[in-house]
Amino acid sequence: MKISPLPRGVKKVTLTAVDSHGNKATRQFDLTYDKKPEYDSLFDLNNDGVIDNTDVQYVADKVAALPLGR
Ligand SMILES: [Ca+2]
Repeated sequence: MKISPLPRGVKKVTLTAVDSHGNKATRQFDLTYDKKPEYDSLFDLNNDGVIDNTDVQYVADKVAALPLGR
């Protein structure tokens, strides 16, 4: 996700996961965009030294596993 065209500041991020049956789970969180992102091991969920789609997919899978309506 490229956010560099956006003005800096707090952004609301919405993540929606959809399973093969069409069930959806959505979560929102705030993201502060204030400078070029730096590597943060907190978000490197598979500890490979890169924050990429694999880490995002891990979070999406966790969100999709949550009961709907929470
Ligand atoms: Ca990673």
